[in-house]
Order: sequence, then structure tokens, then C-alpha cells
Amino acid sequence: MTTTSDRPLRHAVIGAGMAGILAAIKLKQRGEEFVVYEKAAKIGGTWRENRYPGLTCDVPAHAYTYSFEPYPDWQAYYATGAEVQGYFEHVVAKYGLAADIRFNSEVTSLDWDSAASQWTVTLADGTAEVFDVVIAASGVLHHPRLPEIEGLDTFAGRAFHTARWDEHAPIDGARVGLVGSGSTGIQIVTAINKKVERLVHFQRSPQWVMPVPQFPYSEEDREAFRRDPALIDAIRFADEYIGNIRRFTDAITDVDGPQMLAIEQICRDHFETSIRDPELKEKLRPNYRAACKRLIYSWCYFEEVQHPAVFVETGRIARVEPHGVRMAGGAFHELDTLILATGFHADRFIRPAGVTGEGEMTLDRFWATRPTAHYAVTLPHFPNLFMLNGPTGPVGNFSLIDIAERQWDYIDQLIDLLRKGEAAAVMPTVEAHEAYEERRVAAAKTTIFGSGCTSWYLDATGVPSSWPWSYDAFADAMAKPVLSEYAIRARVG
Ligand code: NA7
Repeated sequence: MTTTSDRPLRHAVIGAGMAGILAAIKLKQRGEEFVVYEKAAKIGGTWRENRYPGLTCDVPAHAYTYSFEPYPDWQAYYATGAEVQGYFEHVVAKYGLAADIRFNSEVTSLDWDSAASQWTVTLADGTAEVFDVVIAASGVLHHPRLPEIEGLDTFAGRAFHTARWDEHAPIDGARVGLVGSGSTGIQIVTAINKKVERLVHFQRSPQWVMPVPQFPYSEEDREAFRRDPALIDAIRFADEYIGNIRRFTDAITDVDGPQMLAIEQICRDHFETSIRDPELKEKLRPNYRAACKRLIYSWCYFEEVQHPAVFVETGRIARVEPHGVRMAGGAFHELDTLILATGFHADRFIRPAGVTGEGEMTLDRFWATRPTAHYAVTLPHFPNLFMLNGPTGPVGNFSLIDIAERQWDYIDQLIDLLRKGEAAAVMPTVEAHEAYEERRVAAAKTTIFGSGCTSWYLDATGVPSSWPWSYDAFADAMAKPVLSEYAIRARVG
């Protein structure tokens, strides 16, 4: 816990979502000095920001928990967003973290001081503090992307992005437009279709859907989970889930292999056997490979989209007018409410905070082509800065908590060099990172994400921004940093 300079290291954690809470627990357990900066008034990250109807975590609830903090109280196999938020609030209370979190504290800049080997963390209110280590746990999907549709600001009713849900917007008995058919748009269809008078779902691209089971846990189930945590482990570590992750990442990286063909077959069968109306069926038929976009996991979408109140509009939107949406073909949909499920800017990460590292290198400059990080965790030019769920980490239909925990184990070993006084600054070398990134980009282009579709997985140059190798390769890489890839500098003086 002490450095050669005989004072404890100070850690700044940015963000009190899933990953920041993880870092805080780990640091607290070690007895380290740390502060968590949170821009909002509450913890929870994406689970705080998203409150749209139908919000469900598409990872089985018992697998979407910290490995050290199983939760017997889940209400169903897949949990609602509100329940997941409740889980994180429960964890924060249990570990007594509230006092460690500075709420309403948006970090606006990080500046590295090479002589002191420290970061100055500056907040929106102008105050600044100095730290030895910064852990960026600021999330991925938190900058809403509004569509560039002419006339959007002229709409007379309520129009809003899904991550800024408007509780006062008419939904019940109303004529509702919904733009976007990613995971968010699909979940909203299943939740409001029976409440609205009419739901016009503006779909630019249809989706492949993986059918999954959903079932409630009874009070008896929950009591059994409380009595015997092995029952929870049997679910979260079951081959059905862990094996699925392995099969899924094998499929992503071997696009013509048996695992991918099996996934495609399941999705195709589900599609072919679920949609009754031939016209609707053609509207919903994707023209790209399953899992190229983030696969939709749903137990009910195909059934719910066939509800008579739902109209799937596949034409091109010409513009929004005060009372509805005009299609390029001239048709007009009169609407009371317009929901924009148009996704997020997935390339922001810790930005818009300005980050200036060694030699005046800025994050914007370092990321001019695409956001990258060494093994998704560290960055050349930015010593003692560590990212959880940063760029090029694994993406897919599995738990990001597991990914963050493995990343933490890697980060912790690097911070240990600082704690033991073996280094004052640690970062990957430019050469090691460039070699990694070259291999990663080449491999990423051959993954299913690069097989010919649009999605938020792609960077501005069209390359999948993700881990392109197997899950086991990721686990191996995170088990131990290769120190020869790092510049490890002793304290000056
Ligand atoms: P996504 O998955 O990025 O989906 C955005 C959707 O919005 C997608 O269907 C887009 O169509 C559509 N879109 C975007 N802009 C427009 C315009 N201008 N006109 C029509 N349609 C548009 O975001 P989500 O919020 O659903 O999900 C994000 C992730 O959050 C999800 O994967 C989970 O990990 C949690 P496109 O496909 O580009 O044709």
C-alpha cells in the first residue's frame, strides 16, 4: 500500500457504473486511497440512464453479477433494467461505497505531470486534485446519437432519445413512432405494442433474433438460492452459459465454422417459423449474416411485432413534420409521440474530457484514426491511466462484468509495480501497442462483425472495434501483463 516515497498511492476512478463500482470495491478491499468521480447524482451508469419500457439485460441475471457477489433475489432468468440498477445500489450499500463517491462531479480534464508522475484531475466546477493512478470506467454507450432527419425539431409532440426517456410523453392509447431497431427499439416494441393505439416502427435494417427462454423465479426459488449459493453457481457457471460464451466467440472469429453455422441455423429457423404474414416476413428478413450486428436475444419479439397495433415501416423517412413523419414515397404517419432508438456515439469513452499525457499527447490526437488501447486496457503516451471496458475489448452477448473483472486483474498487477515502488510510471511502449493493434485490426476484419452490415461495433473506418480472438485468448491475455511490452519508469530523484 505504500510507495518508495512512503505515502499511499492515490487512485481516481472515473464513473460509478458497473466497472467503477468494481474498481472501488477492489481498492477498498486492499485498503487503498481512492476517490470515485461520478458526473450524475446516482450510481448505475447505463442502468441509471436507461429507463425505457421493456429494458431488459440480455445476459441471464445470475451471470450478470460480480463473481464475488451473487444475488439470490433476481425475479426472472433475464432481469429488467430497474432490477439491475437495484442490484448495483445493493452492492454499493453492502460495501459502504457511498462516502467514497463524489456525485455531481464531472471530470473535464486529465493532465499528466511527467516530473511528478501524477495526474491532475479537473472537474466541471474548476476544482482539481492530484492522483498517482487514474482508472477510466466511464462506460461506452452514454452519448445518445440523434438521427439526422430533417425537421426533427419541428415535431409538435414529444420527441426524445431512449436514454432520455420522457415519462410525460403519451404512450397509452397514443399514436407512437419509434425510429430504430437495435436492441433498444426491439425491446420497446415488445413493451408498448399493447398499450398504444398504433405503433409505427421505422425500421432501416431488420434484425436476426436468437430465441431464448424467459421465466420467473418464484419466492421458493429465491429462498433456495439464499440457502444454497451453489444453486446460483450452477446457473451462472453452467456450461449452458459459459459454454455459450466460448461457442459464441468461436463463431465470431471463425465465420464459416460449425458454431457460426449453428447460430445462423437457429436464427433462420426462428425467423421462418415465427412470422405468419408473408408481407411482414419480407420486411423482417435481414440481408446480412446473423451476429454481424449485435444479435437480438428475445423470447417474444417476433410474436409481439405481429400485434395488430404495430406497423413496420421500411420506407425511407423524408422528414419529420409537426404532426408526424413523412416518407420519401409521400405516405404520412400522424403521430403523438416520437421515440428515437437510434443508438449511441460508441467512440467517445472518457471524452469529451480532455486528456493530455506525456509529451503533450492528447487522447483526441492519439485516437485520430480510431479509439485503441493496449489489450483494451492501457495506452502508450498515457502512463498510469487504465481503462475498464475501454476500446477494443470483447463485445457480444455476454457479461461485461466478467470482462471488467478480468481487466481489473490485469490492471491490478500493473498498479502493483507502483505500489511496491518498482515504478513511478507504467505504460505500454508505442512499438508494442502498434504491433498489437496491427494484429488486432487484421483479425477484426475477418470476424463476423466485419462480414457486411452497419453497426455500432464498427469504427469510423469500418473496422470492428473489438477483441477479435477467442474468449480463452482474452482470459489468457488478462491473466498476466507481458511486462516486456511496457515502459516501466522509476521515480525521478
Ligand atoms: P443501436 O444498436 O446502435 O441501434 C440503432 C438503430 O437506429 C438501428 O436500427 C439503426 O439502423 C437505427 N438508426 C440510426 N439512425 C437512423 C436514422 N437516421 N434513420 C433510421 N434509423 C436509424 O442502438 P441501441 O440503443 O438499440 O442498442 C445499443 C446497445 O445498447 C445494444 O447493442 C446493447 O449492447 C445495449 P441501422 O441498423 O443503422 O440501419
